[in-house]
Amino acid sequence: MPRMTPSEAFVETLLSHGVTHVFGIVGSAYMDALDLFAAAGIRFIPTVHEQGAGHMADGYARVSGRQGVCIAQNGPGVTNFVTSTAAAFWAHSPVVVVTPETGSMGVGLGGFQETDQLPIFSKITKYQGHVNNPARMAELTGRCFDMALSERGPTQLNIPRDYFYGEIDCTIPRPQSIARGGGAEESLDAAAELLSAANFPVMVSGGGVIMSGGLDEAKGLAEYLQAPVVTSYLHNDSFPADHPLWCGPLGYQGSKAAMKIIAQADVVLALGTRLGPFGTLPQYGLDYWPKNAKIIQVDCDHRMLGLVKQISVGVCGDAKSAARALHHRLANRDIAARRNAAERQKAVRGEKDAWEQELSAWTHERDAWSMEVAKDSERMHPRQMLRELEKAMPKNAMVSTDIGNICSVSNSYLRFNQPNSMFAAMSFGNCGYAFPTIIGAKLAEPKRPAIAYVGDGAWGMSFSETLTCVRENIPVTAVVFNNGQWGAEKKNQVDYYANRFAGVNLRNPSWAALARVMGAEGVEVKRLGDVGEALAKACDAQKRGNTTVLDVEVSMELGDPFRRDALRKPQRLLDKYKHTNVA
Ligand SMILES: Cc1ncc(C[n+]2csc(CCOP(=O)(O)OP(=O)(O)O)c2C)c(N)n1
Ligand SMILES: [Mg+2]
Repeated sequence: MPRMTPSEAFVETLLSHGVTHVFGIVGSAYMDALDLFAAAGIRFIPTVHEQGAGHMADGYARVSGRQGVCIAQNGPGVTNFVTSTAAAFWAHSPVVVVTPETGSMGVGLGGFQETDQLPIFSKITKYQGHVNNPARMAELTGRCFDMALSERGPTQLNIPRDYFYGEIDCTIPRPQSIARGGGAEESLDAAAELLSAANFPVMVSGGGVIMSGGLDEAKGLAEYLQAPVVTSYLHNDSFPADHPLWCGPLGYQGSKAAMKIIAQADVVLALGTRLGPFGTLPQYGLDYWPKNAKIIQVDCDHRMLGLVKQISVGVCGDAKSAARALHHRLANRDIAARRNAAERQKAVRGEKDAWEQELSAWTHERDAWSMEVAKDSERMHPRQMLRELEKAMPKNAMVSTDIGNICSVSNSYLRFNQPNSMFAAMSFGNCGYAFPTIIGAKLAEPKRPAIAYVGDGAWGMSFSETLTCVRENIPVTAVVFNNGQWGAEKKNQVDYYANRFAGVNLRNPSWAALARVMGAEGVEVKRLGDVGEALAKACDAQKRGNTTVLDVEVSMELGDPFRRDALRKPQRLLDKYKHTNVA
């Protein structure tokens, strides 16, 4: 075993796991390791805020399928990782969060920048490695990398800051990647049985299809069964939109065609999806989940099987291997759905055409409040603007989306033909996710156009990372939907609180001018006819290394709310508040 310092063991273990980029903000706690990064060929990306670094590691991980890494100063630097780690947890992103902590001889004394760092992350990581002895630096670093990939989520590597120093004898671990099979024989047999007898099978293609690299297998199986395919909430890139069997996304602001098709299913194959509760709520007044259908759910995490929806068969396996195994089992059988494929194809075409027409005619929101605020506005209707962006979208673009009303409405207008193209803020739903995430994605895939959709409220939280783009030469495009409000929350005050607006109106600077001050390009987009060209030019500028912020002026109108399921009109009990009741 060679003799080395723990810092060397740490950096050598990063290298053996293929790390080329680390995101973070400099801190004395890990300076001894940071000092080796350049010599090791690891690029350190200094960010404006640690949350940005965490999201960048997430975007990097999501597009590359490899671990993203972030690191920060003990105490405040590390607590700034909480939101990004929770977001990565719910996006199933393999992010290794490196958290140097108070020196081992000072723990509990209330020295400088001390906080107990393991409990804070215990519920938002898949694994926590605590280096309890410097001699275990390489071992635990390696384990955090392996666990992040195998458990599909963030892991924490907690290192007392004095443990970077000294001398140890150590072997550098190699990555341990263990293939997961498609599931147990019995469950695959039972699933094949249901699928062969199905008259109207529908596939839900989820994030697991992308993460397992199983798109071809999913496509092969869907084609063999001639099963329509709907994509799970915010995984619009989990099936190619140009495929005849594609019906679009389920969930909030998703595709009515997808909802109407799955409503007719007698067997649903949920492939690589946990069928999260938010992603399967009724939408547009359609309670589409087929309650009498037999549900086959494939997920690599057994804890997700049957958790949210009642299932008939649970397959604990990798989506790609499971699709292949099912296809194999069905190959020589009499498949009911192959005999009636024509009817189903017709149904799919009909629903898709109808939805496309409806969407094209849905040029603005039609509720009374939206009509009122848009009436005398010179500003663009958000839906028309989103359609223009859709038309101008470069073929191989990567798009991240934030949390907000317009970002959510964009769900219907984001279609992809290749996987690893959409990086929405997933179930954690934090404003400020999209912009740093696309910066990380761009580093992993520098040739692909990288675009973030962000509302103006969320932009206020995240625009500072424009400096990272400029300082580090990472060219991306931010499309800021400037409607002068925290729209998604204002919508609740419109629908439930009698238009009593509290904390939702925004006075913004010129985002374009601000971008220019920071050294990026900034463009004000005021006319519908300019949207497509502005996006095309901004994507082109990425080739020359330039980041562009498009400050897109849209009207205040608002689409359906996020949480119709969770809000109620106020009914107060105290006399002094009774005037706020809403009938
Ligand atoms: C970090 C965080 N804070 C608050 C919220 C609550 N929230 C959800 S959507 C939203 C409004 C988003 O406004 P904006 O980004 O301007 O987009 P718009 O809805 O106007 O399109 C807020 C405040 C959140 N999801 N995340
Ligand atoms: Mg807004």
